[in-house]
Amino acid sequence: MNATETFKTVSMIGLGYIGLPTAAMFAARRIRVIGVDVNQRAVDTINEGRIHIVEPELDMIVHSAVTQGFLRATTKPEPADAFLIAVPTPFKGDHEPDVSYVKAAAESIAPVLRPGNLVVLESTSPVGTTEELVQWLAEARPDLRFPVAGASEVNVNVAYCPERVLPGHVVRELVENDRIIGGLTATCSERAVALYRTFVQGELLITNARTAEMCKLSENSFRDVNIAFANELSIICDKLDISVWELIRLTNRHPRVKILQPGTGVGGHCIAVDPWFIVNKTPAEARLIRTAREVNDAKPQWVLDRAAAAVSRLCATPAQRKEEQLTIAVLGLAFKPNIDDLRESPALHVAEQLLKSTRAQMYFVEPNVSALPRTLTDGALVDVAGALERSDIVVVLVAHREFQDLAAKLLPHQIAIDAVGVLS
Ligand code: SAJ
Repeated sequence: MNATETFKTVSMIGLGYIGLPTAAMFAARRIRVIGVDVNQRAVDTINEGRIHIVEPELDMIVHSAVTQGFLRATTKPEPADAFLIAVPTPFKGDHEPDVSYVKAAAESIAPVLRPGNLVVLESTSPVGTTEELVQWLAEARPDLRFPVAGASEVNVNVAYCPERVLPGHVVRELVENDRIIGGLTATCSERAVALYRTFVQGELLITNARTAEMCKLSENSFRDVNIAFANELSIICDKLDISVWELIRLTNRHPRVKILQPGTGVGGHCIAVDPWFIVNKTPAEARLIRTAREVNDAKPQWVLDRAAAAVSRLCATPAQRKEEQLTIAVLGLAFKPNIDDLRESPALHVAEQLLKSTRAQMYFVEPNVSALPRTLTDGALVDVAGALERSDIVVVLVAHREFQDLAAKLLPHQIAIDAVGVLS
């Protein structure tokens, strides 16, 4: 086996937002891919040439991979030349990493491993997880030789290679982004480079597994810390009667300053989770990273408090309107602009809390979905025009493109709470 070897069959364990597009990329390069997922419905959908997630362009790629016979899904692992693991690594309890899905994936592939195999972990993982993965595999298959300390004649290689793609741009970023490859030995890294070279046009940068694990966590923590800075500024500026949007526009004219955008909070499945993996390992040292998490997690409540203050203000006007006579329009529910993903969304959280805490009539606008989630069905889903013609208070939670010309449409009597700067 060497760096120019070819992999005839690749198995992808976990067919979610990362695993399925990655599987489809290999299949598009005419490598036979066996996709494995515990979700029978996902498996059935993929085998029909369709997809169970929302990601631009992916449906066509999966459809042609399946119809041409290069991608097949199953619930039970089968022998292959290389195994890639892309399963969730959420947190549990008090922000402790939960690597049980990685362990379950290791236990599921162990029986079908063969000498000469390559195993790559892609899931975002706490530092040391790739070494743990090797331990789990070695316990299950004492007949194989894994890259543990002091091992000779290793015959199963293991590496860590984190995914780094942005939801909504996955198909392009999978091909174009540079990848970090942390093999447990130099040969492990070389073989993983050969595997990814089949579809990655970006650079493949070699390091060790622990550094590669920490790179992924640091990338998302970097973004979290920088968003926290923007969110903190937004709260400070509000107190000081300064527009944070103008402030950021102006400070960013300095050649070495690039402040990110304040918002309703940090959502999604990565940036709000991964920094905790660093904090959990090194709680005394990771002070800034922890504080950034706390600042970003507190932002939705700040937005809610401002909405509550607007309601009190209207009820205290000379007209003395009763709360139940007021109407509130909430614009945006997704976890970030121009996507339909409502999971782990601070905007959805604010909308739900507002609906629970007020007697006002509520209208919701989310141009990317056709129905409200179950938690909001006491309100009504309307379009921007419908919301504006009815509401006393307009709360903007996501900077969707449909809201960009909102300033010109607001009526003079309306109170606007703009968490994302579309009115500036
Ligand atoms: N957000 C702000 N202000 C900003 C930028 C983002 O409030 O200036 C908020 C968004 O509204 C959203 C959250 O942060 O709620 C996260 O959005 P995002 O676009 O920053 O990131 P994700 O979660 O969609 O994807 C991130 C990416 N990581 C980095 O950019 C460092 C992506 O490359 C990773 O692959 C992905 O996490 C992942 O899977 O880890």
